[in-house]
Amino acid sequence: MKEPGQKPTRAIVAAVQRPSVSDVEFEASLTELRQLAKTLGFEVVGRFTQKRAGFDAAAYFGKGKREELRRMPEQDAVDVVLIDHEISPSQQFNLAKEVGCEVMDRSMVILEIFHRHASSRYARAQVEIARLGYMAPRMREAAKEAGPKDRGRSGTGGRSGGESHGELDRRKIRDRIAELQEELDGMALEHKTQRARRREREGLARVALVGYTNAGKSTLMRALTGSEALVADKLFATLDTTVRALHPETVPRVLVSDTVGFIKNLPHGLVASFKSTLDEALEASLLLHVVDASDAGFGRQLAVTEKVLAEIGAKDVPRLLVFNKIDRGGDEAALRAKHPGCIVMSAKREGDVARLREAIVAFFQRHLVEAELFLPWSAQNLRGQIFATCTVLEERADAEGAVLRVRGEPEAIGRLREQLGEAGTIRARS
Ligand SMILES: Nc1nc2c(ncn2[C@@H]2O[C@H](COP(=O)(O)OP(=O)(O)O)[C@@H](O)[C@H]2O)c(=O)[nH]1
Ligand SMILES: [Mg+2]
Repeated sequence: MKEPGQKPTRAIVAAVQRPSVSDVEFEASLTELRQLAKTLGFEVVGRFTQKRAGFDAAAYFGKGKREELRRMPEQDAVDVVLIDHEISPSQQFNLAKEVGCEVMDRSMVILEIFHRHASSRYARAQVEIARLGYMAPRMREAAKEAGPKDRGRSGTGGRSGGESHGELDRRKIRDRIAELQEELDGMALEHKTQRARRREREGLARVALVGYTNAGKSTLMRALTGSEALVADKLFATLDTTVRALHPETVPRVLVSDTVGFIKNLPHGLVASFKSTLDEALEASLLLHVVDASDAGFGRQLAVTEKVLAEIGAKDVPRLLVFNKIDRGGDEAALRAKHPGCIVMSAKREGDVARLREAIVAFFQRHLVEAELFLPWSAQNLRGQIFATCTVLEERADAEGAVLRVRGEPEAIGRLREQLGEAGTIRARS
């Protein structure tokens, strides 16, 4: 993987279309792979497809087609070929050798994304198990290729008792997986309490975007939180790229986080690690479930998302259903009738994004109360705190001080009242 600042990795997406797969399905899956590649920061510079009765046992594409593929890396300066299926270690190995550039299959691409998004210790362990499980048979393949010299390590010629290099590595992987699994079991409980504690510490105003890849989550994230540069100026520069504050800033401050997103063609072995990347969703006090209203299959996607959210224990987290991409199609009236309270919008329209922002702010301000605070001239040191924790709606000044009409969380106003208490009584006496 390349470091930031380097030229982006140039990739092509490639797939065999079997007769049982319709054109629509085939294209949807390739589009998703493109999207996943973009998530990894790759630049997709082409596509390569073949209609075939089945995958070639030796190297996925048919022989003639492989010849054709061989010319692409040189012509288009391709660094990596992304295969839209899970292929066997030997297929991957042979294809890479023949084509002369790196080959990544769908699982590998997805694992890499999960790896980057796993933020908690729990999620990282989960993803590492999946990665090791993926790598083990590939190492076996590499060891086989290395051939008999590999056995040299077993020492005195006799095979009994000795282990080849490959076997040793495999045993190490097995041990590591067992170790991680034990760690995970131990963490499951601790994990839950940690999360509750973190919520208390960091406040409740967190929104997480969930939904399928390509629904528009990252686009909405950018639209809601402002440009990267703007954010970097602020203290949020320390937050990781998937967590940003709502911009312009609000009271209370609302943090928005992006998730990996659901994947239509998720290889079975990756389900557990996928779920662990939804951690962000569990920490949120509001979920924005983003749905691509222009996608013919959105109904099923919506149901799957809800089911998985229930499975990971996020059933009771309040959510706002956001039907996006309405500019590309979809029946707005029908959506509203079927899903009361939903938002129907296009991330490409500023007005729509503003409405979504208002809905989020309204959610977090629903507990806010209005109050009048008297701030004597002698207690101006508290002014900063008032402005930081409340929205000041109105300010009137008189001879003794300022009267501020504010809106804020009841606890914040209570704290201010306590601190102002002494000063406030001065006025009451006079
Ligand atoms: N026409 C249209 N395109 C959109 C809209 N929202 C996002 N897109 C496009 O859809 C693609 C996927 O968006 P992205 O935010 O990366 O989706 P994510 O996978 O959910 O993060 C991008 O090409 C966006 O420009 C929308 O409301 N209308
Ligand atoms: Mg995204």
